[in-house]
Amino acid sequence: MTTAPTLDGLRHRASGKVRDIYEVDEAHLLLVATDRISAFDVVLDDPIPGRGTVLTALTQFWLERTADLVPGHLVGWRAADLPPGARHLAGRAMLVRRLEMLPFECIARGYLVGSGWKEYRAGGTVCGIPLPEGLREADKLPEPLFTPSTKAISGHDENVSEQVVASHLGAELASRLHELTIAVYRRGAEYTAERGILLADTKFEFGLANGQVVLADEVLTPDSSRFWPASSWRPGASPPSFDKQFVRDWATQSGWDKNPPAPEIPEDIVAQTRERYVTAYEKLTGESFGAWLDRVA
Ligand code: PZK
Repeated sequence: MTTAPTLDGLRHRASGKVRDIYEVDEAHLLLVATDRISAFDVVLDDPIPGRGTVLTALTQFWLERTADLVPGHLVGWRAADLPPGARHLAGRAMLVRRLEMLPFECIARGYLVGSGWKEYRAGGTVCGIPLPEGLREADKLPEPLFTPSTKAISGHDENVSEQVVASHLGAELASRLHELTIAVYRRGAEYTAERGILLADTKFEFGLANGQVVLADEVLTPDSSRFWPASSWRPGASPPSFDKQFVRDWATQSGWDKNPPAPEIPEDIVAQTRERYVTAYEKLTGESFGAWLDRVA
């Protein structure tokens, strides 16, 4: 059993698989991305140095570029913006506005993969939305779909129709989440396409602040999205997420049965995976990772 992480002067509130949340004050939280990585749903013991910073840098990058569509929760991310007890985490910590989180994951899908492909194969629909016949795995969808899911308490999330969202939140809020999810997805997909990267799908989380919808959590990172090199996309097969590929390939060929504990990740796999994250950041943003680190300090 692991103990709750502690930060000077901050109360630990919750932890996800690879992130932690702390309370700052009545209006703010601190989100910390660790360098931990999961493969096949198991968190590995060996961190990937820089991974948490790349994910944080990407979220900051995208929130800046979607602020005209929807306000974001990010309040500060430079060392000087953070509570004193968290300044040593600058780069992988975000000071965010505390929101009333909405209990649905807002997923946009531009391509037919994952649970969407499974549902389509079984009955021709994705989240209850009927699609044309004859689509193949990883085909581009005629239009990006809003495919919300419930946040399951344990295990995997369950896809639901927009009507289910509307029955919980009201038709007006459900429709606003739909519109924002597709608008932010389109913004991301257009941008990455110019850089030779397809945004297959992505998950957003929204919250409310004084009745206003705010984009929260991480935004358009490899943990919340499927990015594909445009050059490797072909319908009929689903390319794996680029970032965890080394780790997954290594885990598969090592003979590990995918039950915890995972074996130690070899040094060269750690190094190559770190390189992937840094390269992904630079390719997506067109900026050097070093420049971001300088801005954070
Ligand atoms: C919030 N999570 C997910 C769980 C994590 C993250 N701005 C916000 N206001 C209130 N609550 C949240 C947010 C955000 N973002 C996000 N849970 C609550 C989560 C565990 C660890 F790092």
